[in-house]
Amino acid sequence: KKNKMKEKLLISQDLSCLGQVSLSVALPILGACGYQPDVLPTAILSTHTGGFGNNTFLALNNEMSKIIAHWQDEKITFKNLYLGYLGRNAIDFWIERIFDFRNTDLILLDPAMADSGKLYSGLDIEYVEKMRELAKRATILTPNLTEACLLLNKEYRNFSINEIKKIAGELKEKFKLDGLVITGIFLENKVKMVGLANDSKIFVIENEKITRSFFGTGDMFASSLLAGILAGYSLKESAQIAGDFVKLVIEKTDLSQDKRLGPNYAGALSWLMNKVEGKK
Ligand code: PXL
Repeated sequence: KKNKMKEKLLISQDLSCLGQVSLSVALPILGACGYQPDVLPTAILSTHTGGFGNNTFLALNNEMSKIIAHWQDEKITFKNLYLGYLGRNAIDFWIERIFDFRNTDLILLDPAMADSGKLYSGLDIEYVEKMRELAKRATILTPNLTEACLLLNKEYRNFSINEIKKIAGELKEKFKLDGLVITGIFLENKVKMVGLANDSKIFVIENEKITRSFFGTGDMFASSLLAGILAGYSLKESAQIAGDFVKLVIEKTDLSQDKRLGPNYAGALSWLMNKVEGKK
């Protein structure tokens, strides 16, 4: 098995200054798992865009270009790239610059833009069209069901599990992916994921539904999924690990936690680190 631990990982997503979402989550989780991630922040926000009122938003695309230029001068390259929430200007940056990363082994794109049938505040259909462009460059995609529908220009509604399996196949085909996992499927009082890897075998993973819900769980899922993949687990095994991790995180989070601040990943981190360590 190839030792991915030695290969550089770049995480690019926003820094929401309050709460456990995006970079505040991806960096500690992947850092604790030993991957020594580097970061290219896309924007700085006072809070995430859901439920706190008028958040500030500083787009960093000009700075991103300068940062990359410096790295290129120093011949610094990355084997693994993880893109999460980007925001309006950074998505243009990434559509243009993703070609600089064509020698990258793995591009995990979490197309964070919507949930529960609705686009996040400040994003529009033009953003969705751009996300479709970017998705063509991804090797692994982790949309929730709403994002999967947006990427395929389908109306979000109650789907059967067979319909969602078909959606997974359509995504893999349309965006020429190596693999994908669709999250955020609530069916028969369970939370499910539907995934598809390069062997073209569709898998469904079921967990008992947890009644509490939080912002940031998508970021914790994608980060822990990547931790599993880089350790050498299959996509299905990694999705299982990531699903269990998020469930444990919520179980370990204080009952008084404000859902907007995200759950506290710390309680489940040693469990995840052990999983990664066990594979090395
Ligand atoms: O957790 C997803 C996320 C990340 N970043 C920003 C967000 C959200 C979800 O609302 O608004 C800025």
